[in-house]
Amino acid sequence: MKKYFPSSELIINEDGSVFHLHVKPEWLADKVILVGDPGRVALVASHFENKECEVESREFKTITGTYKGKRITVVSTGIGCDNIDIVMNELDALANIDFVTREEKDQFRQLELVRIGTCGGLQPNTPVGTFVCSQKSIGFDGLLNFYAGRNAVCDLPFERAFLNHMGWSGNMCAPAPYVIDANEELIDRIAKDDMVRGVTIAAGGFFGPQGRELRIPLADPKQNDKIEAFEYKGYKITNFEMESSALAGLSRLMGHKAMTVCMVIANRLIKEANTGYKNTIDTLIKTVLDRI
Ligand code: R1P
Ligand code: URA
Repeated sequence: MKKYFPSSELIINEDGSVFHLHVKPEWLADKVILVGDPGRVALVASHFENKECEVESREFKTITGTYKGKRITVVSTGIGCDNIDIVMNELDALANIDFVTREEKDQFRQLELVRIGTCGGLQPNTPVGTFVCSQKSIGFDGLLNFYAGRNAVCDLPFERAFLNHMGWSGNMCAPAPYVIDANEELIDRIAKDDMVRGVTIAAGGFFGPQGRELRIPLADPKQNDKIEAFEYKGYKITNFEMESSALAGLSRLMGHKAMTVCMVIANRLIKEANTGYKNTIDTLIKTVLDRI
């Protein structure tokens, strides 16, 4: 029996597009670039030779076009893993559910997803301007814990080592952080030898969860010192951003290939930031477009 998805579970708009993204199934390419900022979608698409569709709803802006003969869809996710839950489920539905019969398709269609983002660097080898590719992501967001199969795809010994190191219990780690690998083949192809490979914390916020203290004190004032000092089997935590864990986790559960690469715009260790990064991220965009 094929799985059937009623309209309450998979919401399809009157024009046949998926609920939040407003994208129709025929508009989705196999290669997908995800960015946080809707303004970055036009920057990616400015390299396309042609555009076949452009649609926008809330923070989700989508353009499909061609780059050097490759059909690519670029989508903005806005900020946070909660949005990645929406984007990944709707992209997977567009690829693998028949929008007429509302049944799962017979043939699985695998997507290749690369997130191009910005991040905060945490180590001496991640100064402003570095491209960091997330080999592993530590999800502070808890999203993956709501899906069956989470333990089968996560690095459980790494999770235990990290929690022990932080000394967190109770509310600080509920639901507990999850540790998830990006797709290795994609990392080798996109990061090659010129990007830093690291472990990324996908935080559930920009301030407190990343150890930024403005007027309200932090629950654990030593959080970032401990994160920077953490080491497990040669891995050190390199950077903070806010989406890579849910992207890597949901892609693994769904059978897609995914990875995240971010440009460092703030180094937390030496307390420097660059707000004029919008032009330099174009170098990263072009590199990913060439390698995807
Ligand atoms: C925070 O400023 C945002 O920037 C980073 C974080 O993950 C978060 O989304 O990525 P983007 O530049 O892709 O949005
Ligand atoms: N994005 C983040 O999530 N954190 C930073 O420090 C910079 C960009």
